[in-house]
Amino acid sequence: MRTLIIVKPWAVSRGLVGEILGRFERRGIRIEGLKVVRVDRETAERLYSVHKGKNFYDSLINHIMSSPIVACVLNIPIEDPENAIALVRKIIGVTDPTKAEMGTIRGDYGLRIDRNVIHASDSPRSAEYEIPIFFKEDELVEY
Ligand code: FUP
Repeated sequence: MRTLIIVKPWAVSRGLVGEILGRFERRGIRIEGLKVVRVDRETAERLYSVHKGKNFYDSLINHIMSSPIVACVLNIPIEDPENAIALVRKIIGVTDPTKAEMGTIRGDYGLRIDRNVIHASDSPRSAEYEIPIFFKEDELVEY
């Protein structure tokens, strides 16, 4: 089961890419696609289309465009897609870093909800929608 994660600007600029991706690798989750991206407005709006109209939408769009991100496709070797997504969400922690448990990525490296350090698809359907925003099929390697 493939899903998308994004190491967001505040984490990339602090040099936390290896640390964050390492947590998934050490858990036995494979990286099948990886790239550094300077996100343009069109891409940001596609990624965050579900949040259009919310009061934090503009700051979300501006933040993801503010400096490079790292987009990553993970393959989680678990049969049930819902379980696979739930595991990734558990590793990253809840949205608000002040509420995220220590030991989760957001709990250990985050500080402000509007400068979230990581994004991860929140359902199998959103993974299917989000992966092609950043990767063509031939840029992903199954192994
Ligand atoms: P998550 O799926 O955990 O990333 O959470 P959401 O989809 O609810 O939030 C998407 C992004 O919006 C996160 F990066 C955090 C940001 N956000 C805010 O800035 N303020 C809010 O009140 C809620 C979310």
